[in-house]
Amino acid sequence: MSGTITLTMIKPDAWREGHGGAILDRIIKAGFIVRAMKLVHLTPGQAGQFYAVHKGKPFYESLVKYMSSGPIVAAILEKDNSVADFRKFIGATNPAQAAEGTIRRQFGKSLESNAVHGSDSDENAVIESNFFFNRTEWV
Ligand code: IDP
Ligand code: MG
Repeated sequence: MSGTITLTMIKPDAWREGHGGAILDRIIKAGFIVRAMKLVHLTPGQAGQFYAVHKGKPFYESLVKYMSSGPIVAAILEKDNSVADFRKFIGATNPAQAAEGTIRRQFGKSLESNAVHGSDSDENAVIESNFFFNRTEWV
């Protein structure tokens, strides 16, 4: 493996709005290499487990409902400096505050329905990759 990895999810709102393919295309054209990818419809329990770090926050219950409201595509992306580069590429959590040209600015609908996920550290990228994929699928 030549680069580092990050874990993305293309979230339910993006698929509902018909933007899933366009987002994937932009990710690939930006130089992120897809190492593993799958479409999954998370149960509320699984969504809650993925976002366990946010348990207790006011937006947690709604986030769990939203993230289990339809299919998502989870993917492991490889690139040099992938975690920071991908978060810059997708933009701030709130699409209204995301920089011009970012994925969330272009496709996000609200602070919650912000189209995509990106890992926030190398350590979490591995934890999140293991959440969706067996190690034999990407290591
Ligand atoms: P991130 O996705 O940019 O890393 P986090 O703070 O980790 O942002 O939050 C996880 C997800 O929870 C966000 O992507 C968004 O969907 C949702 N979220 C975060 N903060 C809020 C909020 O204040 N209200 C509603 N939803 C939120
Ligand atoms: Mg986060």
